[in-house]
Amino acid sequence: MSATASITDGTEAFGAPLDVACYRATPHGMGAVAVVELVGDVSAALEALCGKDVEVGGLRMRRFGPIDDGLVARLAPERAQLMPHGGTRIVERLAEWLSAHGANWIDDPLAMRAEIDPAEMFPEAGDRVEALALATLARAASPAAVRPLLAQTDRWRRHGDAPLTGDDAARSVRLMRLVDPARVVLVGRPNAGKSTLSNALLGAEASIVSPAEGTTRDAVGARIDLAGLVVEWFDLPGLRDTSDLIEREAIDLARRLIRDADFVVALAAPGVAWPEIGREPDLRVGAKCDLGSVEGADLSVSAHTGAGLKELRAHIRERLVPQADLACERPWLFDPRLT
Ligand SMILES: Nc1nc2c(ncn2[C@@H]2O[C@H](COP(=O)(O)OP(=O)(O)OP(=O)(O)O)[C@@H](O)[C@H]2O)c(=O)[nH]1
Ligand SMILES: [Mg+2]
Repeated sequence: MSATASITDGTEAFGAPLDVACYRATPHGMGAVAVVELVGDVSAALEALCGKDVEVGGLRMRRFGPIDDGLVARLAPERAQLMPHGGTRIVERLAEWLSAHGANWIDDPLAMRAEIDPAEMFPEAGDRVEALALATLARAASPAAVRPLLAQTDRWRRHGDAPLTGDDAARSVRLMRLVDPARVVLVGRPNAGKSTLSNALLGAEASIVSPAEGTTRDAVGARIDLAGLVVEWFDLPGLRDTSDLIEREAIDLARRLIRDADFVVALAAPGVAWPEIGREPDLRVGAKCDLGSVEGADLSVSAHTGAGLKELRAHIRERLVPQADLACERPWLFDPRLT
């Protein structure tokens, strides 16, 4: 072998192209271990990369070509997981190696995962309901999703083949907010205290706060955990008539967000009236209660002292996903494939 041929990074292709699709199953960034999933003619891919196949059900230590050592889990005839060290560069090099050998490296793991049958993705699941529940759990946004999803196998088993009712369907839609976060918008006139309240709920300074009216120009969105329920929270610009073109566009966008929201919170404060939003809000909150009360408020809060914040979180959570839904013993239609 010539000197140049021996100094290689091993990414040159040889032999028949690999007939596998692969993707990174763990998030980008550093971690102790990364998981790269292979789907397709896995035996050929493992022989090419590691020099040896792994039997179905096996978990083996292998060398990944010139790149790294790690574990290989053979989950099914057509599915395996490579677990190298979690450095970003190691996964990039594996992706380069696999691509150079004809594998189809997929950058969007969610699209890829949707293609895989949940029963194959979660071979440890006892039945189809549990496999679907585990697949849903893997993408659920809220910590509060865990218990009800894990309870579904029992609930569906006890329910048997009996038909689902309209109430079951309505409850299922509400429970889906544990998986796909509801969109909650906070609406008020300029200076009502929207950004201060949003930051207090988020526990971080996502929006600029100032006594100047019209401080928030663009809707600021963030995921906020409301006592176990994660929502997509939008701090909107203050609604008012304005000749400022940019502010007007931002207010138009805010009105569209209000129209599409799952839950609208209107905010007023001492000296700042309720906004006109073209629909009845789901909740009226009086802000800056350390300065005084607001007529017509369902709840009062002060972002400065923290008064009422716990009640506000609990109230929105209960309205979006009531405790009674969580406690209900009837099945939750959390995946359309259950019918
Ligand atoms: N005393 C008191 N002042 C508050 C409270 N919340 C906000 N403020 C003050 O009210 C002013 C406006 O607050 P912002 O949060 O910027 O109000 P906003 O509704 O986001 O305003 P725009 O973005 O301009 O629409 C700031 O000076 C805040 O410090 C509160 O709970 N108590
Ligand atoms: Mg603001």
